[in-house]
Amino acid sequence: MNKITNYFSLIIILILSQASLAYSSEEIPGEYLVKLKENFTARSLVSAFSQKNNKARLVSNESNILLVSRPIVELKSFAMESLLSHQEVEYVEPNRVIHLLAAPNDPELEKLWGLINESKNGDRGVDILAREAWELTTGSKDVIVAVIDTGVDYSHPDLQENMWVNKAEQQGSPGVDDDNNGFVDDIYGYNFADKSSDPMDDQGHGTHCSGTIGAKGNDGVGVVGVNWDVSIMALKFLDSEGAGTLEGAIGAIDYAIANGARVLSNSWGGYFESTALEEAVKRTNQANAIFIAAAGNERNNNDKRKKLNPASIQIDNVVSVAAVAKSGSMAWFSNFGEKFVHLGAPGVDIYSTKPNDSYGLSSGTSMATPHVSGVAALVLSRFPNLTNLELKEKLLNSTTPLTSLQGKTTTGGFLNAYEAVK
Ligand SMILES: [Ca+2]
Ligand SMILES: [Ca+2]
Ligand SMILES: [Ca+2]
Repeated sequence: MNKITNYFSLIIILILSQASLAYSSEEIPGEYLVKLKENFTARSLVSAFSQKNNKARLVSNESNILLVSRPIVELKSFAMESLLSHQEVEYVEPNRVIHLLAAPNDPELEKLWGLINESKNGDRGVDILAREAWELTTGSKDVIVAVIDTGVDYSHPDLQENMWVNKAEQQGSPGVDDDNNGFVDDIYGYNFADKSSDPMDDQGHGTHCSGTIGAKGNDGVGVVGVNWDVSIMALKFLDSEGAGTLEGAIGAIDYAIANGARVLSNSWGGYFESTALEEAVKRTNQANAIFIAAAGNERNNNDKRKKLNPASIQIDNVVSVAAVAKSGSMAWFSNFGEKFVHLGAPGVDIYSTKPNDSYGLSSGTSMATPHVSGVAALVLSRFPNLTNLELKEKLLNSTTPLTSLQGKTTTGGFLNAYEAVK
């Protein structure tokens, strides 16, 4: 009997914890759990409840519950009242699908405060509510995120499964542009820094950003990204010193949209004006992609003195990201701007993948940006038909208000994955 009691209290805890987070597990149409009163046995009533279009089966002897299937066209309220009208019945409830609580088994999860910021005693600090978001979606390989950066270590054990792969080239002939997209042997993306097919990261920055977007989740290895599953397109235009050209940047941007990326993650920039860059960003808007960009790390007010591009480019699909520390304060180095910077995201002491099968901490609006890119991809995994501007609206309207970001960003808020994907 004790076992039975425990079993039921477990179910109640699951349902309550889901309800408190406003989740609803789905009811299964036409299926009802029918609990029999103590002086009746469910087993002996199977045939009595299997009349006409109804089918009944025993859930378990211990539960004294029948699972009764009725025509799915029937109104739920009618079916439940009709079942309750039997004198043997104690209560009736709809059968439902229950999902396991999504907690990945990646061993270094506790270092990822930006995703889950929880102390041992359960106190909750500022984080993007990744765990709650993962109840609804953990991402999809169908969503392509272009990481426009120093490249990506596509052989990293925590990244290789989540790399975008150009299958025509992977299975094609070396030296031949198998998919006829203008780039020879571009399997994982392209290297615009030295115009080669190999976007391997020789610096580390792009690999770190990629891990935040989509280190493989629940694989028992290392860390987890905002997305457990996603397709990361490696577009290298910054060299081993972290420097690149406008030409390379524009090449990478155009490659991204020509090859299906919906999210472009841009943890780079400079204080310059460029019509060519603006026009490239405009093309990403026309291509229904979202352009996420780092606000910069010079404590600059991007509204006033200098405009950091591409983050400050005034095109509708651009999202400019400030960095926030674990305490909830804006990072001391972060650029800001009530008109030109949209929201804050985790950007101090961010733990993620590094080249050569390693991991490490980095700080910067560069690290905040892939959190937003990651959430954009997570939203698209659930709502693939959103336009880029609807997606931007979801990202901005779902933020958590944060005092430190008031007057410093257009939203005054911090990235909220759960509210964004809900
Ligand atoms: Ca090609
Ligand atoms: Ca080829
Ligand atoms: Ca992992």
